[in-house]
Amino acid sequence: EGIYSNIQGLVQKKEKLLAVLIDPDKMLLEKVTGFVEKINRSVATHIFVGGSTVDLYKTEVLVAKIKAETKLPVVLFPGDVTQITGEADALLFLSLLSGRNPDYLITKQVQAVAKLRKLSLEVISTGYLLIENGKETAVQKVTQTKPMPWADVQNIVDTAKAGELLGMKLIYLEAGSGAIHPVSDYIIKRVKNELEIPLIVGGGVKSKQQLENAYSSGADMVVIGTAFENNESFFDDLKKP
Ligand code: 1GP
Repeated sequence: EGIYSNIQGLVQKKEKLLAVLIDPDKMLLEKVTGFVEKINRSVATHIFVGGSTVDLYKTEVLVAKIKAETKLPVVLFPGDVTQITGEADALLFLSLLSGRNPDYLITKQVQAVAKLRKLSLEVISTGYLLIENGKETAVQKVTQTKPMPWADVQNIVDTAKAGELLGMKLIYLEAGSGAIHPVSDYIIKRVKNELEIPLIVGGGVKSKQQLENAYSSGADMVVIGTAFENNESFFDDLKKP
C-alpha cells in the first residue's frame, strides 16, 4: 500500500497523525538509534527527513540508518533537490504556493525530475504555505519569499484551495521551524473547512496542548521537529497508550 493512500485512509477514519521531523544537519548518526527508539515508543505515525541546507550524502546515510531502526514510513521533506534519495519511502513534492519566487514554485521541481526518473520513490504533490509567525524563519531566508500575514486569512484559505484545485494531494501550513507562534487555530479551522484533501500543520509546536489544539482545529497531521531536538523527554508526554 502506498504512503499517500495510507494517509488518506487514516484521515477518513478521523485518525490524527504525527510526523517527527529529523534534520540531517542537526542529527548525529550515533544518536539515531536512541532517538528513533523514542519515536517508536511514541504515538508518532511518520518520520520526515529534511532541512534547509543539508547535502545528499548526509541525508542518504541518515535515512538508511533510520529505516533500519523503524517500521514507520520515512518521508522526505526536502529543502532542496540535492536531498532527494531513494532510501526513503516517499517524497513530499513541495511547491511554495505562499510565495512568488518561481524557483520554489516550479524551477526546482523541474530540476528534480531527472533524479526522480531513476528512483522508485512515491511522489506526493504538496501545496506548501508559509504563514507569518512572529520572526523570520529559515524557509523565508532560503526561499526569499514573504510569509502570508495571519490577518489575511481569506487569502490563505484561497491559496490552499487553489493548490487542491490544481490537483495537489496535501496542503501543508508551515509557520517555520522554531516558530514562536504555531499556525493559529483559527487559520487551521478556516483552511480545513474548505479542503477535501488532508491538511498538515507544522512549525513551533512545542507542547501536547498545542498539538491537541492543532488536531481539534482540523489538522490531520502535525509535524514536530525542534521540540524533540531540544527536549527528548517531550516524547514521554506522547507515549503510545
Ligand atoms: C518545520 O514544520 C516543521 O518545517 C517543524 O517545525 O521544528 O518548529 O517543530 P518545528
